[in-house]
Amino acid sequence: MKDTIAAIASGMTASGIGIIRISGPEAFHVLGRIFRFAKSEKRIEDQKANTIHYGHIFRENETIDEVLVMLMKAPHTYTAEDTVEIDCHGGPFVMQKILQTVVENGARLAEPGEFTRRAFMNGRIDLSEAEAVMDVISAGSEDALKSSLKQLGGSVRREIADLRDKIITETAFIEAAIDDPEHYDLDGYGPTLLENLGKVRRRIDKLLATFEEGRIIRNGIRTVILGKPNAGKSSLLNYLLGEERAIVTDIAGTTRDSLEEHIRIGGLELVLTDTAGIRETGDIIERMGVDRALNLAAEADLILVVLDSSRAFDEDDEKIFDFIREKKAVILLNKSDLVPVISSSDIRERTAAPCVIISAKEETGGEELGGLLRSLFLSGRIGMNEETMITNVRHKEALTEAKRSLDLACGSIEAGMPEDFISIDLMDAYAMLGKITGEEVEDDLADTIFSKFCMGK
Ligand SMILES: Nc1nc2c(ncn2[C@@H]2O[C@H](COP(=O)(O)OP(=O)(O)OP(=O)(O)O)[C@@H](O)[C@H]2O)c(=O)[nH]1
Ligand SMILES: [Mg+2]
Repeated sequence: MKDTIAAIASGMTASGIGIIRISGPEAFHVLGRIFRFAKSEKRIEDQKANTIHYGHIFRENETIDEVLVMLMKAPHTYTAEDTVEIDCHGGPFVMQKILQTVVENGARLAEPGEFTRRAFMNGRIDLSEAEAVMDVISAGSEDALKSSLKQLGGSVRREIADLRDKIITETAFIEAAIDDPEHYDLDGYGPTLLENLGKVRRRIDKLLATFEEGRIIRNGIRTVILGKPNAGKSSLLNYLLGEERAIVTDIAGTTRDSLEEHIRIGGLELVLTDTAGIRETGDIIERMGVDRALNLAAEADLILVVLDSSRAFDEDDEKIFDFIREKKAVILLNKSDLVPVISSSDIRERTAAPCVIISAKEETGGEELGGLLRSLFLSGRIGMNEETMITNVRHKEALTEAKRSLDLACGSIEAGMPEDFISIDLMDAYAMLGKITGEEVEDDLADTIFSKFCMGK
């Protein structure tokens, strides 16, 4: 039989309310040993499911806290097991003390993600839905939240189940024909099989095509601010962040190390990095900063090039234009509050990247930048409509593998290979897709996935 687990579910920083969650067959009994009603001798174990009760938690005869307890009965709970939640005062010390008392009375400390793992093991959710739980918690933008809620609602599970169903139907037919050639005839079945598998492949392609956008929605756009010293890069970071985070001075070469912050703009999440100004320099520390900036920019999804529009171009600018030629970039003509020396048409002569006029100092142009980024990164078809989106690298890899096996199967059909070859590849594809939903998942993979969860989830 399963044991009963417990954890602080509300995080360990001081807050208004703390929640200790207990799940497992002993959940009610554990509570019964430590909870007393304020004004009656009733037993908490005898109360109805889905009720809330007021009382105190005791350890031996000492009162630990004044609490509300919530009783939820299997299988209609998060874990699909009997579950108790204790709402206590949200201090780290008092929460720890209640948890310790719970553990002394028959529960054991939960591993990170163990509640969700139980929901998965008990068949209440599949693996893609379990992963969506974490995505909902870490969602940093409206779109990220929407797409993870859709996945939590089973969008990926249903799509994958349907694809697997199609594959197994074909495999079963082939196997039947191999075993019982008198009743099942494979002659002339090749073209039909190819067509059916082609449909499955196209649906996998469609899912894979959503991944880039999905990843950006889920993890944020990795963005690097690039430009010459004093162009206003750090001022831009502060403006977009709404906080004086980076040091700004009129000394060229102020920023040396890179500095990363999460910001929200145009409904997107940007993981924004301010960097050292790009120039030839003899200063060894500044040189390291410049190298770091260029390395980060090479890896980024987006480069924001900041130019001081009140100063003429020079060689260092040309170098930056060269650098962004193959990259997704936006030019920001900064210091628009000063008399301009370069204009957006000067920019158009040098680069195909779109250009926005801003003033980091006067805090103008941010909205236009937001709109532009949205159109650059979201084609508008995602998340908001019925399309199922892939946001998880693990799912992407499994889909790619499944597709590879289907390609092999199709190749074998075209080459007129024996049927058992085909069915082996089809079974591989079937198994690969099963990894996404967790039907075909080894314990160590599940361990890795759930260990990334927070405590108490
Ligand atoms: N007038 C005006 N000044 C600005 C604007 N943006 C930045 N500045 C000024 O330009 C100077 C340099 O700004 P920073 O943000 O430190 O420039 P940076 O690109 O980070 O410079 P380094 O860190 O040295 O590479 C500071 O004096 C800022 O106040 C702007 O939009 N208008
Ligand atoms: Mg700076």
